[in-house]
Amino acid sequence: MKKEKQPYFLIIGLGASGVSMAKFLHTRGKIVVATDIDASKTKIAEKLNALGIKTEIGFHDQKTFNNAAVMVPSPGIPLTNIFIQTAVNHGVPLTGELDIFTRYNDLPVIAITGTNGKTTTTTLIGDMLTSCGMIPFVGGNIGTPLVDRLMTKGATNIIVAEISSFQLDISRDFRPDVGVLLNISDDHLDRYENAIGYETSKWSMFNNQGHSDKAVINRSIKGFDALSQKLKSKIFTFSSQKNTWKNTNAKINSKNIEIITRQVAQTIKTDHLKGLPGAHNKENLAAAILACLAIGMDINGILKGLKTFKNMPHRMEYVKTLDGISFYNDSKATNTDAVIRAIECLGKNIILILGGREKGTDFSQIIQAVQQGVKTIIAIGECRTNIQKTFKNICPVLEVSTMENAVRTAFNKAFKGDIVLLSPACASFDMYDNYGHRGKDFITCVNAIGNK
Ligand code: UMA
Repeated sequence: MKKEKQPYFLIIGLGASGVSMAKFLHTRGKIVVATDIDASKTKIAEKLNALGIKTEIGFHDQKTFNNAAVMVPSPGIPLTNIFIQTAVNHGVPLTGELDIFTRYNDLPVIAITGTNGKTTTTTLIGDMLTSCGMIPFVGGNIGTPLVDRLMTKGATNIIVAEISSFQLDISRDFRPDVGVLLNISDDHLDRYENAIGYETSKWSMFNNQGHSDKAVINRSIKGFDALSQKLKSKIFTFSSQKNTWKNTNAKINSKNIEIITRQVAQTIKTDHLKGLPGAHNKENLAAAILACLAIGMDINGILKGLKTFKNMPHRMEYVKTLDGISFYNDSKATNTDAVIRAIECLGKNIILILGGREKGTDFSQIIQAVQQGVKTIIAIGECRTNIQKTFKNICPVLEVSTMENAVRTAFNKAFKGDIVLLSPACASFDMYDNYGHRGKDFITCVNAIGNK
């Protein structure tokens, strides 16, 4: 490619995030060049070309990186990528979706991060705000890039943004009016040097908050006392661990959530909430309520939103019961903590379909939960041999190569009253486009098997 005469934004990656960013910057009159290493992105590239955006598809050219005014990598691309690093050493700055969004956004933002429960909590907050009469835009890591809202203004009056650590890593200016930190457990350890690097990324969501901003944080997160002291924002806490209940704004037990803030003192019954199974979902609910209170909503409106909420697909999603054997799709469980939660929630007699692409995953973290509730493991995906090694002395482990075989094998092994659970603890990219694709395949395979 010839050296660009004018400075250009280089969009790296043309997935959901990159395509939206390319279009958005183009609508703002910026010169945009986009590149994706995947040769199958030509159709998407042609659409961008029609708008006047130049593309380089199927390869990355270091010259294009080095000559950019700014690089905008997609969140899934590690910043250690050799093309990016070389250009950074050449003096080319990096920016990301959060900072570009912050520059143009004029609406209040509730941002949700954490290892697990982000999508459920983000959706809950969206529903609760709607029932309070607000018109939220719900986006971010949940699937709809935040810059989409800047291209379709409409009547929206508040932003609810699911935020990943990858998005935070490249952000300098993001400052949510309300930031929610749900929990932190090991994840993405293929991308971070260690667990501390990942934790630091999550807590960085509060770095730019001032005294007028609010932070809603799970009090049982390791290091809460020391780390929360560094925040300038007003902190609201929730916890389901009794030893951290002192001065906590939402105390969660098996039957209810007790909310105590300056404005509200109310006990909310939760044992009837079928759409939010498990203790972790009560934490998501408590966080959502506190976030809506923090932004000034009324508790009665907030609770109305809860009535319309349905459990999200691919998260402990009940599929069907065949011959007394229940099937659950928990494809979104892409780390060990999520699998532990799923096993705790379903109890015993579980046949667990585990595996996919590892992310520095330490499977031994789930041994205890497996000992308590799992009869057999069906190991799939790239890391099935590693799973076999980890669990061979704990329970029977059967290696299979396809989802169809996994479901059939699980069904053949199961007896009346057993549960077949897809909760992989891994990314899906070895076999699928994403976790949704994997979950849908699981459901198709379940629906394809007849009765025994
Ligand atoms: N690519 C290159 N060069 C490379 C590597 C990749 O060009 O060296 C290209 C790939 O060919 C592909 C594109 O980059 O076309 C993929 O970019 P991406 O992985 O960032 O995917 P997007 O489709 O843009 O999706 C991203 C988020 N993905 C990740 O963070 C991994 C989506 O979160 C998010 O919904 C979307 O932006 C919209 O904001 C998904 C996710 O898995 C759900 N998130 C992680 C999680 O929740 O754990 C963080």
